[in-house]
Amino acid sequence: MVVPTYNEADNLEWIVGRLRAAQPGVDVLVVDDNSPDGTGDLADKLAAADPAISVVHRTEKAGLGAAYLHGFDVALRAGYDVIGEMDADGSHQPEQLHRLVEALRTADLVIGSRYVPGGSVVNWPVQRLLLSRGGNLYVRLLLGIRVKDATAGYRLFRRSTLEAIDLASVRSTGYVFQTDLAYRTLSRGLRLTEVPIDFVERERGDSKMSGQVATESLRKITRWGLAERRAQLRRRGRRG
Ligand SMILES: Nc1nc2c(ncn2[C@@H]2O[C@H](COP(=O)(O)OP(=O)(O)O)[C@@H](O)[C@H]2O)c(=O)[nH]1
Ligand SMILES: [Mg+2]
Repeated sequence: MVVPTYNEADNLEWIVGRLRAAQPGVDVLVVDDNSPDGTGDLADKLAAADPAISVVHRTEKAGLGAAYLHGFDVALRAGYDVIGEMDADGSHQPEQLHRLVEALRTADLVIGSRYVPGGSVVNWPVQRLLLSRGGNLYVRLLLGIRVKDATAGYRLFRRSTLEAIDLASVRSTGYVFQTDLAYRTLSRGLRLTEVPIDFVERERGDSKMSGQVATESLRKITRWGLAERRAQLRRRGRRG
């Protein structure tokens, strides 16, 4: 599991401990963007005490997508067959990871989803819920993909999926990275499955969601959506 961190010193040991307890066979790769609160040092201490934990230190905060690309690269080089994503703030419960693991048997990408039956969001203010639901609706309408929670960050990829979707050409640096990868997976004809999870809002530390992150998402999804429509029109034109 790749766990990106920026200022998660109050959460990291707790969440990694829960993950190691719930899934002892799963290795952990923390990708820290030189957090000013010392998360990187803390990760090093955890790694020194447990061979299943490793750390990538990056020089500056460069966005969630950039951190994941770096982490995936390290995990792919290390030879892992399954590579996952999980937040460090406790929103993704390690005790529910088995649901994703089971679903991966018949999928190429599994998303732990808040918005399929049985899924939920705990402790989000109504504005944040609207932003997330609205964002997902916009994604479905513009990209025409039938994913209920395309922006979710609790995931398992088969190695073959990450190899098929051309990570080298991904330009999404922020949270839109999640939608980008879901869209790429479906565009390659690969199998995407959503399983319900209970997403619990963080109790410690601050969200890194920002206006810049939201703007990148809106711009990129609009651009991809328009390209989708143009391609559709061309196909219809050829058919006469
Ligand atoms: N390395 C790295 N991690 C990030 C960055 N932005 C967010 N994260 C991490 O990504 C996860 C999700 O971020 P969070 O702030 O909880 O977003 P929210 O749940 O959407 O409010 C957390 O583990 C963050 O520490 C970043 O720029 N770099
Ligand atoms: Mg969070």
